[in-house]
Amino acid sequence: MSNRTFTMIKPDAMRNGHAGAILHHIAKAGFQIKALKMLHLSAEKAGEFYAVHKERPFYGELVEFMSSGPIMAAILEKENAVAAFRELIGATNPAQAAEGTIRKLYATSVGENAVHGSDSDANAKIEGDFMFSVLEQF
Ligand code: 3AN
Repeated sequence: MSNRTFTMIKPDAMRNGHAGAILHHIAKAGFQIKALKMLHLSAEKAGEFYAVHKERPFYGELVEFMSSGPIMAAILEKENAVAAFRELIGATNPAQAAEGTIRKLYATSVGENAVHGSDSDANAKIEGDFMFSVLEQF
């Protein structure tokens, strides 16, 4: 089991001024930041990142949204990081997210759901390497 996961603070949370509170929430939960940057994805790069969802009906909307403004990307470390972080962020749809989770607190809809969290150790590695060079990972 790997102890790293990958996250993005999405454009909605950035626009709504929640980035600082979300990073604080993550740190308080015991995650260490191993890489961090703010960037604006092009539609092409967002499409590449979410290529696994290409056949889903919301793919176009997702790519447009994720390239609509700056995001923060981060690699996080904690024991059992993937599962622990998914618990911290809550369900994909904020209406179904548990009380106190990041999506319950800061997300507005299933499409604009404030944060991304990797769904497996393998994807955490792929996603982290997609966004950060080896020189940017600590
Ligand atoms: P999660 O981010 O919780 O792993 P996935 O992998 O099912 O959820 O979906 C990836 C992303 O696609 C979500 N974070 C969300 O932004 C978007 N998404 C998922 N379902 C929908 C939907 N029904 N309508 C619009 N966007 C969606």
